[in-house]
Amino acid sequence: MSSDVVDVTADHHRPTFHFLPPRNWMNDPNGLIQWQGAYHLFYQHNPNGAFWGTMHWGHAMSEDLVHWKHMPIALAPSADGPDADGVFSGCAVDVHGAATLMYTAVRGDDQLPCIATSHDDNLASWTKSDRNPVIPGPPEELQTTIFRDHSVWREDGHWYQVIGSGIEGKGGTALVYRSPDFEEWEFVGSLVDVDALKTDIGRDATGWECPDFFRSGDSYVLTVSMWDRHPLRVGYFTGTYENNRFIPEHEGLVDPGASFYAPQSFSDDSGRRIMFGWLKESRSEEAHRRAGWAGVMSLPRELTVLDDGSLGTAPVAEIAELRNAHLRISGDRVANGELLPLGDIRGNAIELLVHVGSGTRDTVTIDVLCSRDGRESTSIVLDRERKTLALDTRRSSESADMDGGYYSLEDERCGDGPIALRVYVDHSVVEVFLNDERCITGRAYPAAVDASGVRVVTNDEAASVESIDVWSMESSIDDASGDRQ
Ligand code: DQQ
Repeated sequence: MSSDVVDVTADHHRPTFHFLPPRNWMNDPNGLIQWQGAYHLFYQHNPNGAFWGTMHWGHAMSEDLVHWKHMPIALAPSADGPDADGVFSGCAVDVHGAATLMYTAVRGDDQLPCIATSHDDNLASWTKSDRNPVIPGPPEELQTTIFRDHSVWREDGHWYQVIGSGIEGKGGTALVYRSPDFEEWEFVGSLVDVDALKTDIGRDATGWECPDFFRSGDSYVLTVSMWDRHPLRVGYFTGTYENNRFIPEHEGLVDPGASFYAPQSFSDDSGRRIMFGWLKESRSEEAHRRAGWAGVMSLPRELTVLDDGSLGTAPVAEIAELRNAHLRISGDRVANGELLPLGDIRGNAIELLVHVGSGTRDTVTIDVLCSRDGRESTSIVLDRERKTLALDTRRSSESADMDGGYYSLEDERCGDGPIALRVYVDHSVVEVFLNDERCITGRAYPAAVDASGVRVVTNDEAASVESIDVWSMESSIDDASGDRQ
């Protein structure tokens, strides 16, 4: 390592079992695909530093969705091309046996759809099409706010895609295009009737970035990244689709925390729909530069449309392969508010599974990343009365460099019935699943290096916490492969 390269491993906030590049900046997941059995994760990447800029596509490969090896950068801007100023987000599909990308090329003010193809088993090398850009601009008849990011599917012998967009004064939308051959594209219309959208997911956004549209069972799902509200959030709709129009019937937030953005999903060979999202940082750009890295992926999440029409989100089963040492503590020993006796397990790279029994009105608080002096902790609060699950990062760090907040989801599930809270703590990442159906994610940067304690507190009935399981989690990244970049 040359002396001017920051040692990223010196930063105690750097995750070890969530995917991230060897160094520098990462944002959106791109081009997710299972190809010849292997999983490929591409991502928005700035190889020039831990800040957003000069977007490239980084690349990693996995045999099992959880252990990743770094691959060389897959796409870089071409000085004379339509992507001279950046290779923005896009997706991957199989076009006549060749892995093919649809991505947004940026030059000056133009953001235009382009394609690239790979004939390499490992998807390491890509050829950009001579016909790029394949769409010359947004439809002239519409007053669009943005025009970028792609989700492609096959339907009735044609290729279809939606491109993220918005209509001046109205809100977000996704524009549908159709092609016989992946190169000639005609504008079909707006995927949704923007005027009929009753919810803030449309109106609250200047534009929808990273639209992701797919079928799930008998339903269709659209997820959209709502740009440029604060905090940035991801909305979803489930509903029906006919004649190139999607009719939303249910909607909600994919993750009500302030960290999860720009997700993308894909169908793997087993038919599961799997989503990754970018977990944004919550500390200053100065802190990123000092640390030498910024941005991390969520764990892979399996999506399903649940019986009530909502979008279910569960961690994929493979994550259990990262489990190492295990500790099980019964309820009466865990609810007293003392730090749990974790023994050799370091509480900053763990999975916790807390079972809360039904029939109680108890509030259960799980504090993680607790410092020994009690001054720093990150709280997950299940409030049965208010039927909420909250992630509170306001006391996570004594450092002025961190933006904390209180984020909650309201859900009938919280009110009664047995609850399983699955919490992944990975240094600065806290990802919480409620009954493996809802998720809320946040970032925490305790100043104390030893802030890795775990504590469970109940307001009166200790017995409401039935058990707690703790696993230490092994690292998921082959560090040696980082030298390929
Ligand atoms: N990030 C990409 C864009 C996308 C945005 C640029 C969302 O393509 O709209 O890095 O985070």
